[in-house]
Amino acid sequence: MAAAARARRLTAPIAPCSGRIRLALLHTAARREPLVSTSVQALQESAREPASNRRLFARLRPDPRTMERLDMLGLGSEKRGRFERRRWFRYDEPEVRLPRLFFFAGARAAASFPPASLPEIGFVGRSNVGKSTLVNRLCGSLAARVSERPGLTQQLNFYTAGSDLHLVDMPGYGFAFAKDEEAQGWRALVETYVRQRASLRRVMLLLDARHGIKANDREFIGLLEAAGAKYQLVLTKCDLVHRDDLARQHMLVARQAERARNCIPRVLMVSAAQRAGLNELRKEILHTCSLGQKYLADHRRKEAAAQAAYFEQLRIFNDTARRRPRQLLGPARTVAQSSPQPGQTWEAAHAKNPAFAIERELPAPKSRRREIAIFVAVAAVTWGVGCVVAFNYQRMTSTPVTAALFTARHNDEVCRVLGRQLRFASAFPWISGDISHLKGFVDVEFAVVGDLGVPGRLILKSRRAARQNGEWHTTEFCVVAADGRRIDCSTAA
Ligand SMILES: Nc1nc2c(ncn2[C@@H]2O[C@H](COP(=O)(O)OP(=O)(O)OP(=O)(O)O)[C@@H](O)[C@H]2O)c(=O)[nH]1
Ligand SMILES: [Mg+2]
Repeated sequence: MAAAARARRLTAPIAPCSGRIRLALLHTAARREPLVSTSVQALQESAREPASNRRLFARLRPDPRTMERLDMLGLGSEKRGRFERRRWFRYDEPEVRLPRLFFFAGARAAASFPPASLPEIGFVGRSNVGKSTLVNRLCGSLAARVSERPGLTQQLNFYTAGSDLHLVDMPGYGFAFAKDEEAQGWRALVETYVRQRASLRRVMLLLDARHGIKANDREFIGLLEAAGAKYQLVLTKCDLVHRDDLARQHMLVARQAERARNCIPRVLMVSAAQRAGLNELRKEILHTCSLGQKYLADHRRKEAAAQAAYFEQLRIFNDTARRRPRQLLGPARTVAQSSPQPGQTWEAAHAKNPAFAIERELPAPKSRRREIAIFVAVAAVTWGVGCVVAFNYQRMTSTPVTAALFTARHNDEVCRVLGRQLRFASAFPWISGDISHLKGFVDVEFAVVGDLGVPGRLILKSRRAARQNGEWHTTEFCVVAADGRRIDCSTAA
């Protein structure tokens, strides 16, 4: 009974539209003063005016600590003003590596579930929320099929990550390109799995960060609560939401998570596209499956070092911002005031020194003129060399050059002095001079060599006489041997 009552409470809407409930939401927000940007009086005044859900949402003040966390992990999109610039440093997060993923079983009915041999983590959520993509990204594999069309995954897909862990990609609920009966069948299958599976350690309930908790998510949360399954909420596609909105959405979803009995209060945020936030989820999975010792042995040390380096940079950044008040670039932003001491976690540092808002000020942007000049120079040289090589190749393979070489090869005198099998002196010889069929002249010279290994140069000069029916007249066609002897090839020897 208690579970059912709790499930009913959970299905209550978060941001309802009726005026009375809207007022209630604002007053709740006013009681939690730090969550709202305006004063209580201003809130009460604004509460008298009708406001849309979007406005109410925009009035929530993002939690500075969440904002700082998002900045650190690079989650959420960032709209920058004309003069506002990105920080010049980023958090170099050490990666938690999970083993590669292999598909080992698919189940369309409860009877075909594989034996419950290893701890399992299930991924569930509305169709197209990004379950399969996330399963792939977590283990750096392409085992799960992904599509833009909702309803691609139509069965429970079991993947094994090494010999320690199973990940289960489930079909989504909500709209799908499939028949209604089929979608009902998937839902029943997921429900059976969640209720009966003994090895299921946790269900990751994925929510689209753009929409938060929708009606069918609430329905599914009710089901999980009634089934007594442990679950955790994960906001996906965080790259598609502005950072401030993401922090607000996180706040609302976290409030919902706190109210639920079986829900883990910590709400995670990921972006498979930006590959951000994945480490948090990996760590959560490993701890849930008691695999922390095996996979995270030296990770904590690396993480502490990376965090210390990040907060040192952040401290320098904030100092710069405070010291140069004349270069105010951009609107007021929330930045953390202090960095943690070595060995101290960021949560501990912020608990002592709460973040505060200052005007963002940044040094002048770095000039990129030098890099651009180098790039243009390298591009110009590459283009020039490419053209020269292409034109030479064109001359080398032209009819006058190949015909001249062929004719000289069959000249007896040339065979005697240079040897038989006259050929180009190298694989890619330089053909000096020009060939112009339009202007009517051929004037080329290139190095040749025969069987005897004696080098020589072949010279061909020919002109088209415009007045005599366009006939070509060869003025010089000879091979010059190394000792300076000229062997005329224009007549048969
Ligand atoms: N921008 C962005 N797109 C994402 C992200 N995660 C998934 N997608 C896209 O969302 C679409 C759906 O992804 P899927 O992984 O197939 O979604 P699903 O939840 O498995 O969908 P069903 O199997 O139909 O239930 C794909 O086009 C993905 O490229 C993300 O973090 N950011
Ligand atoms: Mg899928």
